[in-house]
Amino acid sequence: MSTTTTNTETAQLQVSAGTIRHALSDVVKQEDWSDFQFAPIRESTVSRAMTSRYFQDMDKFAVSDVVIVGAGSSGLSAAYVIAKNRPDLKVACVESNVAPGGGAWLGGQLFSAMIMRKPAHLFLDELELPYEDEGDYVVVKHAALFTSTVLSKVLQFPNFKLFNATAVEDLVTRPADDNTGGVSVAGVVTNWTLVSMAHDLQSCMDPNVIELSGYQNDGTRDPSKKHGVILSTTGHDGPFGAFSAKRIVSIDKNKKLGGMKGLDMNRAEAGVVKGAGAYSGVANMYFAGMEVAELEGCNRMGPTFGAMAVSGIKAAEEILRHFAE
Ligand code: AHZ
Repeated sequence: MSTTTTNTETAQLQVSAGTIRHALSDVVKQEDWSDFQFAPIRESTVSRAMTSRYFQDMDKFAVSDVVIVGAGSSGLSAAYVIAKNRPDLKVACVESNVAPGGGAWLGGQLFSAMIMRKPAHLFLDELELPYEDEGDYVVVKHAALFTSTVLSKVLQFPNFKLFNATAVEDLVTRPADDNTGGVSVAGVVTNWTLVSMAHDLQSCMDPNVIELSGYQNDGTRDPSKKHGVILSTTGHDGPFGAFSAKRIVSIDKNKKLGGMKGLDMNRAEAGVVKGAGAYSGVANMYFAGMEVAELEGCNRMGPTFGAMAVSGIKAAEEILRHFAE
């Protein structure tokens, strides 16, 4: 049997002929599990521990500075940059799926490796994520390693909250500040995804709202505060995808949906990054990721994820600039 030595006292499995050390070694004496007990708990305590925190979060994020719609690779990359750089901003991320991550749990089709074209690898360096360097591109050994790493980082930021299993059903809109007849987004309309999917089956299941920051109690603009923003990263068209892009064309009468074009990796990745950021037709609205392809009519890139990270970073940079001005 091979012997593994480690500096850390606990949490590392240490296999040798005599001793096996792991996190519970000091609790389970002499490998005897027969009397193993968990600390006591009441069922109601578990309910309260979950629901009180969830409702505290709903209360805290009922007014948010940044609402990110969709927790795929582009949305999570943007969330990381915003939440890290501005701990004072409240960043809410609304994800319709139970599992955050969007399409980034696999590289492409059902294959695990994730390809990122340079210079997107610099984001991986920041995340301290290992990859194989193939010259013009790098390979993360499993897309799930990228997704779980970004997730584990953003979820630890105190100013970031993920509301998963929750769909954005509509946008809250108000007249734009400049009094030129334009429109600004002022929040998102949310519902449990299962409810959103069952509107045809039940008579009344009204939604809830997350409002953007920058308003007074009477609903008028608070000029002393920056207006909050929505960053939509809902991916290409699908059951929920391209949500805001489709909604925005009925809000901005001058806009026609571009519609995602066929696959062309070189054009697609550059196109998505170019189109990412503030949407000029509706104030305080930003896009990143494949939703840009639907909005602006870019090609799709298939299984190369550099533009997801980089478009998220670009949108995040614009949002940070908005709050810094
Ligand atoms: O569940 C969706 C997914 O996790 C979520 N979402 C969509 N509509 C929503 C709504 N409310 C809340 N109305 C919603 N959440 O948005 C997430 C989008 O993630 P994604 O991975 O689909 O998009 P992305 O742009 O971050 O990454 C796209 C990855 C692709 S697709 C593609 C191709 O088809 O060529 N190539 C790449 C790299």
